[in-house]
Amino acid sequence: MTLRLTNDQIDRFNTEGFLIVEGLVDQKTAVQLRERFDRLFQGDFHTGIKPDEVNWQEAKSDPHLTRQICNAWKADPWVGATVLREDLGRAIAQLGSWPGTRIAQDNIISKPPDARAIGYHQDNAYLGWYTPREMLTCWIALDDVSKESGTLELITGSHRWRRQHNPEGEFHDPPDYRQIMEQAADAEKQDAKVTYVEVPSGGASFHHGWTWHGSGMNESTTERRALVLHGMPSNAQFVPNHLRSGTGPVYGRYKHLNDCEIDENYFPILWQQGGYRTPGLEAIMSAATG
Ligand SMILES: O=C(O)CCC(=O)C(=O)O
Repeated sequence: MTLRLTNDQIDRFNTEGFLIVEGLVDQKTAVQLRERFDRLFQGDFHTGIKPDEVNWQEAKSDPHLTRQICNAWKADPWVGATVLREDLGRAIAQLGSWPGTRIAQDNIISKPPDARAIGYHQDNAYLGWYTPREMLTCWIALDDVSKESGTLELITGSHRWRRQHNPEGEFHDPPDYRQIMEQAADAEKQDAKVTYVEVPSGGASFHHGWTWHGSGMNESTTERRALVLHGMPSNAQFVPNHLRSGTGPVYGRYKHLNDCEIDENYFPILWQQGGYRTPGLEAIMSAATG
């Protein structure tokens, strides 16, 4: 499916801070991606390149934690074939009112039965190392997901709440996964309205970089996997004196010595007004589709 957003969907995103869609990924792709997730969590990096953040590996990591790897597209063209899609780049740019979209990072996330929560956060809180400090995320369910299986939770209208400039609390398995968000709601004198992203496999949600979100423990008997594309504006630049904040220590390694340009080889442009797209992406995508 090629995604084309309607004006009504864009208006809803601007009001609520998120948008839920169905059928973004077909079932053949979802099945293939679930298999690639297994391999990546076993340390099978097809291209020979290690992803930027490997937070969980089979037989080495805590089985009760939600599994996560960031920038799996660099290791696995099947992941790349989805997260490098031009239509997703265009949709993110439209929702963010950006001139274009680069991939900032992907996340492969797997939460088996009984695996623990992800703490509520605002994505932009991690991003002091580039400007404009904006991220917009497409979260794609690879299983039928529900409140019980610990699906993504989004707080309506919270993209207009105060901005956290440094992330607080634990990301993986905090003692109370909603606590930091509830404190933020109190500061706004608002009741947090939680929306659970309950979609069949292949369905997705888009959320704004300041929208509060997190997810609970998987209390079902089935796995809950998601492939996440975090987009950044195509005109983003490094901020050298903030490379130590948030995810800067990981992604700051890609900064040029002599300038603040964000290099397309590591943060490719998926779509830009005028039709530009980083050369070389089609080769990655066709490596997966054959
Ligand atoms: O899948 C989850 O539980 C968390 C995902 C997330 O934090 C994100 O997509 O920004």
